[in-house]
This record gives sequence, C-alpha cells and structure tokens, in this order.
Amino acid sequence: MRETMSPENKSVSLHDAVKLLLEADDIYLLCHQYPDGDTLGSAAALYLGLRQKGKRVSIRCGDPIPQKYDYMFEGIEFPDFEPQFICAVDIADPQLLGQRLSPYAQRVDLCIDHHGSNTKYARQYVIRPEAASTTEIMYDLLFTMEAEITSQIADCIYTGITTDTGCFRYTNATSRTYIVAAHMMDKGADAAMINRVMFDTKSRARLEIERRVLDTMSFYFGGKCAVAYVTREMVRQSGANDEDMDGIAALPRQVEGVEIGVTMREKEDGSFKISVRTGPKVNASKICAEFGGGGHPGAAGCVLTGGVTGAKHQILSAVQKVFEKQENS
Ligand SMILES: [Mn+2]
Repeated sequence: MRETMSPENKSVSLHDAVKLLLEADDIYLLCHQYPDGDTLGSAAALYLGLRQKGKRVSIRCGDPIPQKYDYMFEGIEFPDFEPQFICAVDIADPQLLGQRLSPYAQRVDLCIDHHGSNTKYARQYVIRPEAASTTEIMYDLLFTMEAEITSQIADCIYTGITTDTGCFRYTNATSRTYIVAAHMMDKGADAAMINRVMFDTKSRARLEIERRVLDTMSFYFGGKCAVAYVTREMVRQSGANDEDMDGIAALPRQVEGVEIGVTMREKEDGSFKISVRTGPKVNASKICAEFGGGGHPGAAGCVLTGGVTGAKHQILSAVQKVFEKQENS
C-alpha cells in the first residue's frame, strides 16, 4: 500500500491527465461525502465525456445524491465493477471520501481539484486553486479530450460554477469563470432553472427550522451582535436533515448592523456547537480561540456547555470584550 504524499505522487498537465483517462478503462469517479454541486457536476460531466469515448465508467459517492441534482444524472448509470483506474474530483483530502469510500483512499490514480489545501494524496493530480470550481477545470479537460459539450454536460459544468461561487457572489468568481459560464449557456445550460433550484428554493423542513431559529434570535450591544440557537428538539419538530441545516449559521450575521452573528446548535451530548460569523472589523477565530476553538477570520467555531443560558452568557462576555477593545482603540 502506498503512503499519502509519497514522493512518487506528481502534478501532471491537463493533457497528461486526459491521456491517462483515455488509456484507462473500467474507471471509477469518486465524489466527496455530503456531495455538492461541484463534486457531482464534475463527476457527471466527466462520466458523460468518457462514455462518449466508449469507456466503462461509474460514479461513486459515500452519501446519497440529493434529488435537486437529478437533472445532471439523466441516463447516467452506476454499474458495479472492479475499477482499473480511480479518479477523484473536487476532493481535497481522502478523509472527505467518508466511511463508505474509504477503501479507495490509498489507491486514487488521478485527482482533479481546485482546493489549494489539497493534500496531494493521488498518484497524479491536476490542482488549480485559481479555478472557481472543479467544473471550471473540467471544462478545459473535456475540451482537451475533444468531447462534445452536450446541453447536459453544460448543465453540469454550470452547476459546479454557480454553486461554488454562491451564484457568482464570492470573490473566487473571476472573469474567466463568467466566460466559461457564458460558453456553457451557449451550449444549452439552463442557467435560470439551475439558479432557481440552487438558490431560490428551500424544503418545507428548512423553512420550519428557519422559522424556529429566527424566533430565538436576540440582539445585544445596540444590535451589533445577534445570537440564535437550535436545540435537538427544534430539529426534530421541523423534520430537518443535515442538508436542511446547511448555512443556518449564516442567518444572524445577515441582519443589517450585525457585526458578530452567533448560532448555537445543541449536540447529542447536550453541549452546544457555537458558530461565529463576523463582518470585516471583527476576527471570529480570536473569539472562538478563547474557548479552545478556531477557524477563519470571518467564520469560526467552538464548543460550550451550560445549556442555552450558560453557553450564551460565556460567548456574550467574549463578544463584550471585543466591542470594549473597539471603543478603546
Ligand atoms: Mn469545489
């Protein structure tokens, strides 16, 4: 068995990656757990391109594929066979394969990814951190492969781009990202439908959990801090699953005037997972470091005990210190 990051692992050109894929057969395409539009769009687009070339290929994902992505998978089959070649898409680290796909963790032949944090675990890899999405790389790869960009492939590539850029709102969307997206529209991508499904549609369970979370929101320090919480009972009542909970932690920070948004989510053991989201003037990871947590300047987390009241009290005293410092500086 090879070791992760063994010296034989190497970066390859897109041209070489295409050569590897076209020389191979019986190919598995691996997606990361909790699959998103980019890992699924990349796998589906590559699957369709390789099928055009007569390859036997199958997509593997450790978790079920959410129904909202069905339009990308029309006509795609998931046959079982012993893979001769394994390609991971949009997977920065083999741990992200999840339990079910972990047997493949040490035998990935090729990785195509855009995460700068990629651990280079694959024997050969194409890593382009400047790409907004892995599907943006897949566009070049399929072009190099001389695959025909069908409207279905165009939908897949567009989906990865729009989901990884938050519908073109994030700073990772470059002029080239827009050019690729525009080209995909020329090839028949239904951008309006995809954006509506990804950004303008929520499940009833999501609405129910949001309703309950919004009810708990309180404001402190003249409206500069908002705190909301989610108990296990609230999750149960709403029927929300993990997918429905996605992005809930962003809600408090979205309120005008809020510089520090805190969401407290009750865990199995009764403690609270604290998510802190901040505006540009406040460092969230410093607040969480005080309680043994960490993260990024704009988004960080930690764990607190003491029930809703106790946890809130602790986080608010840390927030108070931040605002006192601001006043004194
Ligand atoms: Mn991605």
